[in-house]
Amino acid sequence: MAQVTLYHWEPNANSGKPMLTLMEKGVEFESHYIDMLQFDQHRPEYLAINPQGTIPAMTHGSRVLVESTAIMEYVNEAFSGPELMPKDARDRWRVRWWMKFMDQWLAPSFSMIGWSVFVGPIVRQRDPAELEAAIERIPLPERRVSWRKAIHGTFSEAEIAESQRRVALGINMLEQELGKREWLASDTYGLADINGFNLAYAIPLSQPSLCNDEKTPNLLRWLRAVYARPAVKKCWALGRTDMVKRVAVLDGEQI
Ligand SMILES: N[C@@H](CCC(=O)N[C@@H](CS)C(=O)NCC(=O)O)C(=O)O
Repeated sequence: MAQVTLYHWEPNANSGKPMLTLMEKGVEFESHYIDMLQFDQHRPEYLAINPQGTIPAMTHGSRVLVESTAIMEYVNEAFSGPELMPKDARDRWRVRWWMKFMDQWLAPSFSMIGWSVFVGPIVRQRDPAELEAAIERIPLPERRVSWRKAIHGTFSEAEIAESQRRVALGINMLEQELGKREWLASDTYGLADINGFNLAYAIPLSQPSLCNDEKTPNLLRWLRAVYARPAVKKCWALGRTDMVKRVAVLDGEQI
């Protein structure tokens, strides 16, 4: 079997999606940690793999694959191991509906909040001239804008308020959907759960008034059920920052 190499940051958001998919499928891969906080994703060595300078990326033999959700589907189809897509056409539609909703609408809002409270405050401690040079090396102009906002703490109040609104709505939608069935998109665990967990694992800690055992019992049941899986435990153990250690909130019995 051709060698698989995954270029990823923490088991979180986009990086965590292919990491966990590979682990659930039992695919051996070489892990190449890209330290996002050191701007490794904009260095020439990585740009040779993904010229957009975003993570994750995966190589499978001579194939180069980017876009985390598309990589998840590729991994599910290219390798043997447990099937992570349901068989039924409507269930498959639901998986894709949720993944699109999360990737395009909900994840950017989580990300803006994460960048304003975690990424920005860590990175802005460094020398301003060094940071400006690092920003200038970013290939995508829209990412230069986001990094500047994170570093200088200039996301506007309106932007943060809109992200908070979307997160609150997303929590309610997840709670309602998980009241209908055991897993997010079908009766079997799969790609929608992997995608959703990477986004939602820390919500009980970051949004305790919106997500707790009283208000969102279905969401909490699902988060704990995903976290109980051996592949998830193994994946999160690869985390190096305090951000991913927040997953420990799911060890508690009551939130
Ligand atoms: N649509 C892409 C988005 C990838 C993405 O935005 N990754 C973030 C990390 S979660 C990143 O690379 N941020 C660093 C940067 O933009 O410099 C995917 O799903 O793979």
